[in-house]
Formats: sequence, structure tokens, C-alpha cells
Amino acid sequence: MFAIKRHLLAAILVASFAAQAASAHAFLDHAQPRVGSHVKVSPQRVIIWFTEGVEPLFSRIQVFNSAGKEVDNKNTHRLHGKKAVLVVTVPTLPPGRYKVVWHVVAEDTHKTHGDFKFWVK
Ligand SMILES: [Cu+2]
Repeated sequence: MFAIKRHLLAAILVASFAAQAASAHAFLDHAQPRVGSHVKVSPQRVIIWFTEGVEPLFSRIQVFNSAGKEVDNKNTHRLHGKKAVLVVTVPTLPPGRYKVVWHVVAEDTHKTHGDFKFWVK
């Protein structure tokens, strides 16, 4: 009896996973600079690869310095027209800690957001 319940639970978990995948939201897949990385020289831009296509008009990437000041050039756009990749350019960043905040609207209109940090040595 217990084994059957476990199988049922597993089936429900798989089904809910499948349902999520069908209406997948856009999440960060990877970024450049990498999430949590320490880079030797200032990047010229921050790039985020998302798991789904996003609407650039309703999506943005912001970069804040350790004092909380926005330092990006406020020009979030698609990288080479790729639907799931956004980029924002930044001026030369002095050494320090930077927080990247992203808000995106996926092509299915669902909103997601997140943040990560990187350091310039
Ligand atoms: Cu969605």
C-alpha cells in the first residue's frame, strides 16, 4: 500500500513538472559576467541568457554599485536579435561589488525577476 502511494506521489510530481514546463516562465539560464564571479577587468556589458524568449520592451537589466547607485547605460536590448538574450551596456566599472537586477516579461506574458552579484577586482 505504501509503495503504491509513493508511486502515485511520483506521478503527481512528474505531472506538475510537465505542467510547469508547458507554461514555462523566463528565468536566468546563465550570465556574463557569471553569477557570483570575480572578474579582473570591467565588463563592457552585462548579458543574460534566459530560459525562454522575452519581450525587450517590457524587460530590463539594471546594474547597481555597492552604494546602490544604478551604473548601467539604461539601454537593455536583445543581443543580436536573439529572443532569449538581453544585454545592457555599462561604462568602465571601478573595482567593487555589483548587483544585477533583472525584470522580464516572457513571450507568454508572465513576469519574472531576479538578481545576482559579481565583483570587479
Ligand atoms: Cu510563463
